[in-house]
Amino acid sequence: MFDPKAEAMSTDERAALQRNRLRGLIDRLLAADGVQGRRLREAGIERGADVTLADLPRLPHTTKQDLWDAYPFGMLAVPRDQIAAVHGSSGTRGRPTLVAYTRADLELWAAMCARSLACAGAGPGSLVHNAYGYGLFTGGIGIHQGAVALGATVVPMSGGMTERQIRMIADLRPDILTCTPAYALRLGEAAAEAGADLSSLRAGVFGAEPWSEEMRTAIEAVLPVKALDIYGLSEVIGPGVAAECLEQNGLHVNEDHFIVETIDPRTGEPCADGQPGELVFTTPTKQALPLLRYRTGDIASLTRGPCGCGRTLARMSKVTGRADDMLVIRGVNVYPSEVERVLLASGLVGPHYQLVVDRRRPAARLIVACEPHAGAAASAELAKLLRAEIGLTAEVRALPVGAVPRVEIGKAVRVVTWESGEPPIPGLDRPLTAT
Ligand code: DLL
Repeated sequence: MFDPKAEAMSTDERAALQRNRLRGLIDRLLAADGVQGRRLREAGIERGADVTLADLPRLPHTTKQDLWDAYPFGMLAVPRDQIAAVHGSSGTRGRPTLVAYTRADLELWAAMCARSLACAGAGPGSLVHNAYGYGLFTGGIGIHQGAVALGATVVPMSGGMTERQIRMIADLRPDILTCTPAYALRLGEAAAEAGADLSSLRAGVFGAEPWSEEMRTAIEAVLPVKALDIYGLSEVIGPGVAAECLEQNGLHVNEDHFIVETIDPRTGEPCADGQPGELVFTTPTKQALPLLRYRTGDIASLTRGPCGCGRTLARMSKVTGRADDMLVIRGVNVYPSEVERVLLASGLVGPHYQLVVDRRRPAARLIVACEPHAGAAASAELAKLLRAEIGLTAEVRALPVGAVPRVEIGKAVRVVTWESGEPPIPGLDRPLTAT
């Protein structure tokens, strides 16, 4: 439920709360004497009381590399036997990133996920169909605990087995759907094919991967929901760091527990509000793995000021990309989400697409695999649009509906590399036809 005391504070009240909590965090990090405490001392900080919020941009950062270097438990700020649970990210990009929670951390996480569900209009008595994966991934269990804390009923579906998911939605009549945006689309399409009734749904809380406004339109066309964005990362807590309300105008950052900054990823200098930059979070109330100025690699912008819903928390834009997701194709920097925006805004293709970086030759080229609507002569037109709107030279391959791989479990894979041999999507090696 909307908690005005925490979510609608005045700017001054919130700043005072953040300052006090930041001071407490600095004292704990100094006392734990790990890598973060040592860096604080090197920066001349001997006690929390010396620091104000204005000093934050000068305090040392923490990065994913620090977590990897300390893997698995080297960065704990509490004894190992106080750890109640371990989660982490799957490590599709390499090593898993493990994070730990005390019982109090789990309660905080549940409260933040409850807030995020309440942002979507859920409350006691709501029925939440949770199709985020359960396991080490924070999506399933995080949302589950949030729904319980809210007093809602949770249906722990996890990912996959789409037919069974549709059956359960039709039978149990949930009002809230929680899953990745790519899977929401898949569920909507599969329900239409099966003629299933999903009319009980009111809102969807979709996150864990980047998705554009155009994807929102595509989801709302196949599901009877307001499609809302939820953001988070294991290192900071999991889902529940920020979430969109029914006004759909940015994600409310739970700033009383996650102090947010945006910085220029190259220089580290602070960005002005409204300017895209790398999101950096400080977690002043977490116990097991508190982080000072954690660099997320995610690019978004911040706005302040009250929202129509009454919350005064800073809002972040949708994540437009990750600093390390950027593709450089023939000297042009491009984020997959920009390609998604151009493709879907064209109205020529369906919402399933994949970017294939063809590295079989020294000069990498990009193949955009997509599924044109019946009769649309899409390839040449889309190639033209991509060049005109984002300066990208790409070969657009029109594939039959169903040819682009769908994700049933986990996060959508938007970029694949073609190193040699068979193409990652069957049919890509056939000569181009004039579609
Ligand atoms: O994906 C936590 C989560 C679960 C968020 C369910 C929302 C819903 P990780 O697996 O650690 O945690 O991956 C974190 O996923 O740094 C972003 O790059 C990306 N990400 C998460 N949410 C969004 C979003 C979970 N709404 C990484 N939009 C983050 C764009 C997102 N990217």
